[in-house]
Amino acid sequence: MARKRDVPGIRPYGSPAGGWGALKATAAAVRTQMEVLEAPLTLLRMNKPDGFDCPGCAWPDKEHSSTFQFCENGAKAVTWEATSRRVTPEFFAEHTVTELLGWSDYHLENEGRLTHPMAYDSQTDTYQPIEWDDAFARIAAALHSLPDPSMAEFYTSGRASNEAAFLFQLFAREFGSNNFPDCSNMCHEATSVGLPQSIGIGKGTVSLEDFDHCELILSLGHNPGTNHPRMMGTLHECSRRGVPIIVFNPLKERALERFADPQNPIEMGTFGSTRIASSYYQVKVGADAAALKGVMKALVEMDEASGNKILDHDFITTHTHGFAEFAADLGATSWQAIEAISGFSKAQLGEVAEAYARSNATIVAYGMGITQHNRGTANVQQIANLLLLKGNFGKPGAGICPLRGHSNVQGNRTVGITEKPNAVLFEGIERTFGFKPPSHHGHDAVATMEAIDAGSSKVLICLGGNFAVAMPDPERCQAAMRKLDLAVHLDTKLNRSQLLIGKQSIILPVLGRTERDMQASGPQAVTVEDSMSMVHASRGKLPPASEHLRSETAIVAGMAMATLPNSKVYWAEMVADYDLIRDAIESVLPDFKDYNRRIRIPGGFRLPLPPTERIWPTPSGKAEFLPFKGLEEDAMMADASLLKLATIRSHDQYNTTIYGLNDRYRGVFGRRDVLFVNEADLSRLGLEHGDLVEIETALPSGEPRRLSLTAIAYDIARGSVAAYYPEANGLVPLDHKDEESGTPSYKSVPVRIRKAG
Ligand SMILES: Nc1nc2c(c(=O)[nH]1)N[C@H]1C(S)=C(S)[C@@H](COP(=O)(O)OP(=O)(O)OC[C@H]3O[C@@H](n4cnc5c(=O)[nH]c(N)nc54)[C@H](O)[C@@H]3O)O[C@H]1N2
Ligand SMILES: Nc1nc2c(c(=O)[nH]1)N[C@H]1C(S)=C(S)[C@@H](COP(=O)(O)OP(=O)(O)OC[C@H]3O[C@@H](n4cnc5c(=O)[nH]c(N)nc54)[C@H](O)[C@@H]3O)O[C@H]1N2
Ligand SMILES: [Mo]
Repeated sequence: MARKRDVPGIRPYGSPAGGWGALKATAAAVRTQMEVLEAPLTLLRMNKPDGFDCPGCAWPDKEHSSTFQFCENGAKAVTWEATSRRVTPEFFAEHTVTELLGWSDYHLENEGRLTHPMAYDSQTDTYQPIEWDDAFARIAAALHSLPDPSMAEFYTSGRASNEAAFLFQLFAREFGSNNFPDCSNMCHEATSVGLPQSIGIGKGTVSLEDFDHCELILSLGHNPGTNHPRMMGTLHECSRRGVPIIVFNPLKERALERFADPQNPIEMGTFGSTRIASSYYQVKVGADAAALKGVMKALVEMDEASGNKILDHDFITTHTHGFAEFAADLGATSWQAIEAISGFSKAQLGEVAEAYARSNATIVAYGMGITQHNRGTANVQQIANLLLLKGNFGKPGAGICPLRGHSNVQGNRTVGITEKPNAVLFEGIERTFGFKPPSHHGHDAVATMEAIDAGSSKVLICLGGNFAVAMPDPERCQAAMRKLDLAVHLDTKLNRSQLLIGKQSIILPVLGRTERDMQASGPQAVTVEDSMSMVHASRGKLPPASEHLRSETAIVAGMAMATLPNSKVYWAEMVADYDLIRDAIESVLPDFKDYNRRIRIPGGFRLPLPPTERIWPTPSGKAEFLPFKGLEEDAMMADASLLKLATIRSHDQYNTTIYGLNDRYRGVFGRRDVLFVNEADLSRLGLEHGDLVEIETALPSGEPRRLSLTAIAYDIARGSVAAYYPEANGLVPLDHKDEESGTPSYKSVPVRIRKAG
């Protein structure tokens, strides 16, 4: 059998997720990054009413005041930021940029926190210290030299606070650009574009309390044990309450099978665990829409057979539009085709439909397994359709739960990071600040990179992130970065994007979430919005990593004041007292009514979500059933010889930040150069567990792309393969995306594999 061979670093992990393994890993993270004395204090302040918001994920906390919630990957995110290591001017003097480019992403970031503003010097090929004011003056000069303000791009990675993000978009708009590429464009854009068409708003509708009342959870295409670890506490509780949890995921993910809560003394004491998934459907990569259509077809058939007792017909009649066409499309789709494309039998999909029919309150949670596809937007809309069929909006225990990525990516969007400003934002800015922002649509992430590559955008300012590494097609994106007149990086850590130098490049080191933010009026709190639209304050307590750091808010204002001498915005006052920024946000966006008062209430406040009151801000005023035409996300997959590749995160990584080389739950240790393949696919292709294979893309256009990895047998759906991001990003072309939302199809790459060499 293929498995017999010993492959270095590959050994199955027998334990549940969480449990003692997680405690050990947390201790190790603290030991390697932080001075031990400080660590427990820092961790204890995380997600407390007067503490800082965990930079790890966007999952909410009960009242934001629960006792300390243990979380391994939250601890990694915090210790990674609060590390005692430093990247100083001396470090930069010792290492040329050319040399640093040869380092791995892991080694670059592991050097520690940036301490000084630095500017690239081409004579020495090194970054050299620069005074803050000189940096701002250079940025202003480069922006002024552009013939058109639309040649400047303003990237946001979703860790920035509401205050920083609001000032950033204000600066860009007063300057005259609407180009707001952001990490959300690579992430939940399919949600932001798809859900407004369905239910009138591009956000989730559930609250944490809904999980106390739900009767069924569907978990589609996300890996919470790694990426939303605090959600595991909730799933654990639900499972113990007897709530069925149905999972659709091509890979067996340990945390979705069983989990031991490190806060549960009995489970810990007895080495016990709790099952999470009540049934686990290993859907093929890219086949969710077909499977969901099958479930909905079964449901409609059951409803007809029962004399209309299954669906919520009152809800459908009163609150929705388009049901007849939607049901007709399901009727016209044959079971034969659904079975062939989804890979599940009618009976299997019927079981899901039956569980759903029995439940009076259902939550569907989903992540990148749904959005990062050629038809990601339409995928998201199938989830909304499923929920609409039984009126699962606007009642306790029910709703849609997109698991957002970065801890404040949703908040960034809410306060104006969008290349397509709506009337509220546009008019609010004019009313509040007395200037007319540009109204034309700007660039999203892919359009930005295309414009930089084409030479039509010349300045890129990044409020966090690692843009060039997070994007698809590193070869093209990294070459494009070298065409810039100026790149500015507001970051906490060293990363590859900073090393892709065009004419000028500047690194501006920022305060992190964990650190005290002292301004003229005293210590400041910032605010963030979690996945469930709760807005609350976050206050860092640690001393800054260096006395030269500035807050993101102060840096954005610094750039703005240097660039816009006749600005209508009172930048200096707002930086001195962030309450004034929040007053301005409230004035622009009425949803933030009483902002400063309400964030002082422990737990903060919830932004309005009309669908939770069965109000649908769509053009028809009703929720829309939106059929998915056909069953496949692309025509390519009719070719049975092809495999479909998904790029995924390991347990020891935060996006492009690689904390370590293990992926414990998947049984991978000390390496990341692997391709997860089903054992039957290995045998079919004459391959063995541990073979070095060449992966070649089979896309409809463009030259094939290739990458070599070690194939390992894994419990993954047949016909599907998976590899780690960002190593596999070279297999994804820049224009391979969901046309509706522009989201790159990071999880939809048709490939062939063969033995290398
Ligand atoms: N520790 C940690 N936390 C994080 C992050 C991190 O990198 N590390 N990243 C943050 C960010 S920005 C985001 S967006 C989230 C990401 O969180 P997730 O959405 O969980 O991210 P991924 O690891 O990309 O993929 C999720 C799952 O999708 C499955 N999948 C792949 N293709 C398909 C498919 O076609 N259908 C289905 N049903 N499933 C599929 C994979 O097997 C995997 O289990 O996490 C956030 N939190
Ligand atoms: N193939 C493939 N590619 C993907 C994905 C995938 O699943 N597959 N996922 C996509 C997704 S969902 C996302 S969201 C993007 C992520 O894209 P980004 O958000 O651009 O990437 P990150 O890796 O999160 O950014 C890490 C850098 O942010 C900086 N940083 C960390 N904390 C802070 C802070 O508090 N403030 C500031 N200013 N800087 C900080 C550090 O310097 C660090 O080097 O990647 C996308 N790319
Ligand atoms: Mo994300």
